[in-house]
Amino acid sequence: MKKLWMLTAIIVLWGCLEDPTQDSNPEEDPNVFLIDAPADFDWACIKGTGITVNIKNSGQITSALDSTLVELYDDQNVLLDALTIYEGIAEFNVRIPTSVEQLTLKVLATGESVQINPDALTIDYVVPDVSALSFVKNDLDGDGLFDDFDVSPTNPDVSVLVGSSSVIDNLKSAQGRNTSTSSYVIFEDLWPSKGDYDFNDLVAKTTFSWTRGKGNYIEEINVVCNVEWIGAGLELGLGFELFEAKGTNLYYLGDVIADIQGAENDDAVRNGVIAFSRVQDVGTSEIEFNITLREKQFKEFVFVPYLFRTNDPGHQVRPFGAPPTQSQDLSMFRSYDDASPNSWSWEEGKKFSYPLKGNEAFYRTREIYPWGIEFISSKKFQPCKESINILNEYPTFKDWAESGGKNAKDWYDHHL
Ligand SMILES: [Ca+2]
Ligand SMILES: [Ca+2]
Repeated sequence: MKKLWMLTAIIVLWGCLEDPTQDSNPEEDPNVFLIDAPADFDWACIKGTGITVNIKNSGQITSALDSTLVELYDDQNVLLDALTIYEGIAEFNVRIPTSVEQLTLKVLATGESVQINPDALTIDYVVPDVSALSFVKNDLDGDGLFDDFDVSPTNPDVSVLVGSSSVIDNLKSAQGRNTSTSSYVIFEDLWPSKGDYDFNDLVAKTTFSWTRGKGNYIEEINVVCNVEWIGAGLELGLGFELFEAKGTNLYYLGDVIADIQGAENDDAVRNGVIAFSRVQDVGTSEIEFNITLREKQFKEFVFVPYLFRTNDPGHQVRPFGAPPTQSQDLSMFRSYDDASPNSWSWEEGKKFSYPLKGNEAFYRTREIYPWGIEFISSKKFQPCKESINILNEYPTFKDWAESGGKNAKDWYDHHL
C-alpha cells in the first residue's frame, strides 16, 4: 500500500513537472497564449507574387519598349522592383505584405502609371501610340538598357538598382524614389520547447537593396540588418539563407556567392550568410554587408533567416514553415513541443512552396503555433514587453491568426 502511495505521488509530481501551466486556467490567466488557428494556417504576413507584364500594341506583344524600364510600386509608393523590358516582356516576382491590395506599374518610356491587382498573374500594357515614342535608343555600355534609363550608363554590370543602401543613396535620391520598406523577423528562442510567446527574444529588421545587370540578372545584394530588441538570455547568432524566388516558390541554388564584404559565409549552409554569431557582441548596432554574385545566376531572390545558438550552431529556429538549413540538427525535430517533419533535402534546383503548410511545415508545435514570424512594414515595430505575450500587446493578432490570415493582416502595425 505504501508503494502505491509513493507511485501516485511520483505520478502527480511528474505531471506537475511536465506541464507547469496546469494550475492556471486559460480562461482566467490573461497571459496564456491560446489561439484556435486553422490547421492549414501558414502564419504568413508576406506573400510572394509573380506578375508578368506583356507590352502590347494592336493585340500583339511588341518590342517597341525593349531596353527601357518598367517599375513596380507598392501602395505606399515605395519602389518594389524595376526591370528592363526584353522582347516585350517583364516578369516581376516580388514579396509584399498580404495586406497590400493595389500596386502601381510605371512604364518609363511612356510616363504612364497603371494600377494593378497584386494577385494578377499577367498584365497587358497597351502602348497607346508606338509612333509617338520619343526616347533615345542608345545603349553605350551594352547592358541591354538604353542610357536614359540606365542608372549607370557606362557600367555594363549595373543597369538597375532597387533599395536604399548608403552605397546607392545618391543615385536613388537623384531618381526621386522613396526609401524601401524593411523586413522584420521576430523569434521565440527556446525551440524545441515553447516559450512565453512575447516574440521578443530577437527582433531583427533587415533592408535589402540590389543591382541588376544585363538580362535583369542580380549582380549584387546589399543587406542592412538592425537588431531592434534582444530579450534573450541565450547567446544567439543570426544567418540568412539565399534562395531564388518565383511566385510563391523558392528554389535551392548552386553555390552562387562570389564574395561577401562585411559578413561571413556560413561554411555549413550553401548560400548561407552569417550576419552575426553572437548578438551580445553586436548589440543593437547596425550591420551592413554586401554580397557579390556569380554571373547570371538568378533574377529574383529571398533571404530566409535562421537563428542559431552561438555555442551549438546546429540548434536553430526559423520562421514558421521554413525548411531546416543543412546544418540544423534534424534529430531535434519532434522533440519537446516541436511537431515538424524530421527529414528534408537540399539539392540544387529543388523547389518548395514557402512557407510550407500543414503537416509539411517545420518549426511548428502540435497546435500549429510558430516560433518565428516575418513581416514587412514601413513603420517601426514595437517589441512586446518581457514575458507579456503578443496577444496582449497586439490586440488584432488573435483575429489575424484565428481567421487564417484573412482579417487584421497588418496586426504588426497596431501596437496596444
Ligand atoms: Ca546601358
Ligand atoms: Ca549600365
